[in-house]
Amino acid sequence: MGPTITSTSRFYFTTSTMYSIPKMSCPFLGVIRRKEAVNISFRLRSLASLHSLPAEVADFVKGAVDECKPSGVHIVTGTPEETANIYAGLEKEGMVKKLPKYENCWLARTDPKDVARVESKTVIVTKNQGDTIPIPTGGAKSQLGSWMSESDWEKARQERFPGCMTGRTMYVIPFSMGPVGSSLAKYGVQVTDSPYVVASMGIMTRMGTPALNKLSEGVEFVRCQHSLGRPFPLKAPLVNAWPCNPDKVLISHLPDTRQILSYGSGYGGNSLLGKKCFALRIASRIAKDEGWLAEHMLILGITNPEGVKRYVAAAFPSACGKTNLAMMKPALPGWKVECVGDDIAWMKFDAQGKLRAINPENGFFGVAPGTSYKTNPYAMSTIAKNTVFTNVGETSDGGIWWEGLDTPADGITLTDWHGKTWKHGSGTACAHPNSRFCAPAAQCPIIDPQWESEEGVPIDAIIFGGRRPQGVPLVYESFNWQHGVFVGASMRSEATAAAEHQGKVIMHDPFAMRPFFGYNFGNYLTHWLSMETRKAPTHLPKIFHVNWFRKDPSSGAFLWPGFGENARVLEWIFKRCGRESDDEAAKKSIVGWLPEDGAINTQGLSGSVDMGALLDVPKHFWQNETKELRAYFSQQVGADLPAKVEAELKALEDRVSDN
Ligand code: OXD
Ligand code: MN
Repeated sequence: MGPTITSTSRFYFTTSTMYSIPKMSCPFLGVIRRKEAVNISFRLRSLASLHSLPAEVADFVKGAVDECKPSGVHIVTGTPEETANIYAGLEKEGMVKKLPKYENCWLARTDPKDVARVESKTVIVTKNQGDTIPIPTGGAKSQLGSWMSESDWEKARQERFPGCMTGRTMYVIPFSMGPVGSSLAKYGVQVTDSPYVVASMGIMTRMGTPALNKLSEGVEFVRCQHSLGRPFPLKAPLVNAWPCNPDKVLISHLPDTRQILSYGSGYGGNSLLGKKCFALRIASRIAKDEGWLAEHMLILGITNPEGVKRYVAAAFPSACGKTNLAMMKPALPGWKVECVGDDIAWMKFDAQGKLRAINPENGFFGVAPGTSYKTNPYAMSTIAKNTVFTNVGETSDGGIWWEGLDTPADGITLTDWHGKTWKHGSGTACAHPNSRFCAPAAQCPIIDPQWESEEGVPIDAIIFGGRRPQGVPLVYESFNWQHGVFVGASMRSEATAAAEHQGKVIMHDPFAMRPFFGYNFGNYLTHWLSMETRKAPTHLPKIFHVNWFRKDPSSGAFLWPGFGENARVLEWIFKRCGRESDDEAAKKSIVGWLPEDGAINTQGLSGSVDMGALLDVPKHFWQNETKELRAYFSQQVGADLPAKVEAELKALEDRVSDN
């Protein structure tokens, strides 16, 4: 006798019909045979619906159907009725529950083995290893991505995908990254057996008919194939009704053929393939081929009290407060920040030489813990409706809770992300540190009026940053573009919970792209450097580095209040963008241009802030930092390090040297 299947009844949809197959709670052969018969006839019927797809899309989907053997195919149109059906199906499966305290908000709890991006199982497949990563020296392991050979990948695919969707529906999601029709937008088709992914892609991308219409015009598209890896009959019961296959996770990218194949995880960047997989890894490779930039950057607009507006793009490693900065409520009177995007920027020089950026996403997939009315009031308004929460805590009155929110009112009890009763002081986290909200960007009260502009917004400054408890000043500006590329390459930051890393180690995270490079980092640096030598005109943005996270070495307390007060740093950056001479409001230091004394406005700051300590550049620290960078570049980038970056490293070594 086969294993007992304990799923609730399963629903199968097409664009026009909805089927219900009777509850399959026992393994009797007759039931299985009947189900198979229904599946086969359903499969035939839904294959017929593929004829409505553009030929190349139909070919891709047919290939995926042949390989994955779903019981049906549903072509996603993105209509409100369809979305409602998807949520209803998810609710019935026990994968989400409605949060009655809010309008159209949902809570999902994952299998605790599927809670974050799995960098160790994320690979780029190219003919030669050197196309994907610089070959590390001395037998070291590359920290700049994982290469898989084509033959190993074929084998890995064969071990995973054949029959992986048996008994499940394959959803076909046509989507656009960027506003449909924008000259910077790109298109994708994701097939998936996860209705949770459909619901999330409906928020995070422009999904459905408008994208399909574009595909019908014959535009290129990225082929994205995703499976949870839990075909029926199940070999073991699901945990939290969340199908996944943690032992077999593999997130693979084929940049040459613009393909993504992801298996075994239903969560976040592993499964919402438009985000990290497409908009960063594959797009960075497309960008290199086409002469633009796909970056792990927020985009914000900042307007001064005189009404002058500038846009900046900023790269921070995961969970360094990108969403908070992107939606900042400036503490400086008269200043206004508006949000274009919180995670990814696609940037291209226009005919006038201005760098233009779009946010390719349509929603925010933000880290929940730490988000509050104090740290990010606009995010709190954004997530008040139409939001999917995953792995957060739950209040007894049907709301959400996580660390950083006010203690719930008397009489309200809490359930943690595992679904267990939870009390303050229990020693565990109520919400998983990588728990997320997934909310439509258009709901952000300070969404920029130009956030969907077809040509993108003009970028005046690029900001790099990280969590650096010691030695790195609050802000500095690079000496020039080439030095700025070196500053981006030298980024380091304390590890976070967004991936599977543990502890507070300071990791190298160049350009905040370490987990997201789609090709050899050395070539990526060459590509960045080439922006300066383009034949077409360029007005290069200024490049800055910020560090909100410096600590007082004796007390361990943060030296800078952060959040809305970061507007004071943006004010200096704003001023520097419009400067008439290099030393306006700035003084030269070994690392770059620092704000001159008094140039950061501290008026009205509550509590005393030690600007001297915040802007200090201790030589001894930088001597060590420089040694560390030399070791990193020689071990990790080796011969692929461009001479211009090597020259910048040498110049920094000379500046910090005692001689
Ligand atoms: C994210 C990440 O989810 O960077 O944005 O991990
Ligand atoms: Mn990110």
